[in-house]
Amino acid sequence: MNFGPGVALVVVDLQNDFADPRGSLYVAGAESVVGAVGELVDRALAAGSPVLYTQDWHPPHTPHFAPDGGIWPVHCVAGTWGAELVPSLAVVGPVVRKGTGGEDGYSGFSVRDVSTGEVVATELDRLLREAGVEAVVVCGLALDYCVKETALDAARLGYRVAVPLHATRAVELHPGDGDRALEALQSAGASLS
Ligand code: VGL
Ligand code: ZN
Repeated sequence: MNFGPGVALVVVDLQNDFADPRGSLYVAGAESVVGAVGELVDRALAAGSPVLYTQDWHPPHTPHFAPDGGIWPVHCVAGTWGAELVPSLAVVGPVVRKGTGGEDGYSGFSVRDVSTGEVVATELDRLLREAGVEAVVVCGLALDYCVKETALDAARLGYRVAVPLHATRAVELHPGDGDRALEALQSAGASLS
């Protein structure tokens, strides 16, 4: 997909806990994703594309975390080093935080209250619409969770969607998650390159 004013770049969760080998939920190979995303940000800016970011932003205790009954090691706790966007990333657009109230949910477009199941939209869709965006390029971490869910929601919301595979990587909590994510994205009509 070519960048241009109607095409936004959405950088998902490029945060120390996922992208740095010292991070608590490090995604193997994330260093190359950081470089690839940096190049995409440069290309997007040069073409006049809006660039938006998501940031996983959890309270210290949430049912999202294994010690509190969830499946993930403690990560991206609000205000900590692990939650910061990687220092080399140029932040040139709005940052949408998700999980701030202890909700679960992987998509940048919504969060889900763990106790009631209620799904509430974040400001991402509104920000994209206000910018006149009709297509999104989704990159970042992790392919099989937040990138996948953000891209699938974007497709449901009517955006054309592209996922450049060199600029994302799967965490593979369960082996095969990465491949299943690719199948789901393909079925939803996302263009994978
Ligand atoms: C993510 C697991 C838990 C992600 C966030 O950004 O893909 N994965 N929280
Ligand atoms: Zn998380």
